[in-house]
Amino acid sequence: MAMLNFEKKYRVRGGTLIGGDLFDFWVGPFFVGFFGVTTIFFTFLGTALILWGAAQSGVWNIWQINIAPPDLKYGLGPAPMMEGGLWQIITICALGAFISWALREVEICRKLGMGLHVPVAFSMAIFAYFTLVVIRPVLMGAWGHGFPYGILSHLDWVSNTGYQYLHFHYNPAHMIAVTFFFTTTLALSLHGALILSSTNPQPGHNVKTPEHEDTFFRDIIGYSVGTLGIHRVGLFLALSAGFWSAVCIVISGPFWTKGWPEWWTWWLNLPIWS
Ligand code: UQ2
Repeated sequence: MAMLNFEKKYRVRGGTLIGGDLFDFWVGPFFVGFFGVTTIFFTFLGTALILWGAAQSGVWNIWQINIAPPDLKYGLGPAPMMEGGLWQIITICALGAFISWALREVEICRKLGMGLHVPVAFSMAIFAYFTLVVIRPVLMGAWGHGFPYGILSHLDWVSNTGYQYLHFHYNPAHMIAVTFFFTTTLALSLHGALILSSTNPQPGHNVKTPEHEDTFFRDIIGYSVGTLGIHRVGLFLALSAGFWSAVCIVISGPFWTKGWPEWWTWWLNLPIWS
């Protein structure tokens, strides 16, 4: 908390999107703002509804709590509370909380005169969730295509949905997404290791500069992407992983209903083989 004295200098007025000065204050270390209030509102309501749903179903084993989406017969209409209506309201609360959080990030960026990279990055995660519980269910005509809210139940949903397309690893967008996830871990491990190695020199030596970091990679692979560059690469890789995850699930059902292995027959059917 010692940083708080120093932070006071950066606790500037303004930059709010809504509410002007009304919510432009801090509670302890936290900026509030209009979207801080809406974040708290949606988070508490959504969490309370999950607990209420758990109480109604009599399940208190944390792993087995499950708030299921409506049956497919309710289509895109509202469902009775205990038959998926709860899931529908909790979904609204979740999106309300996530979007409020992103907009609170935007307000803080504007206060500080920073770029909007952090809220833009978080928006990719929101977009992936929105794709799962809104875009794909709407394209398929029923909220019942959303995933259930529960630790084990959502794993079962992922497994069942995958097997519905026989072998999800043959989904080309899934292949791209997985590749981006792995490349993200490669880039972050390279970067994390490089930074820690140059800031933890041999005993008796000085902390090294970016010159050393560049030189390490020039010596070993003939190229350094640079200290700013690695963060651009990292952001691109991480956002791409989220983006292609959303693509790989939204094309499964709305645009391809057969098994994914079969999709590759386009290759076998190329005229060059005959
Ligand atoms: C780098 C550099 C950093 C880094 C890293 C590299 C000084 C501190 C990790 C090396 C990264 C390269 C060559 C690109 C990797 C690309 C992919 C797709 C994994 O050069 O500059 O700054 O942290």
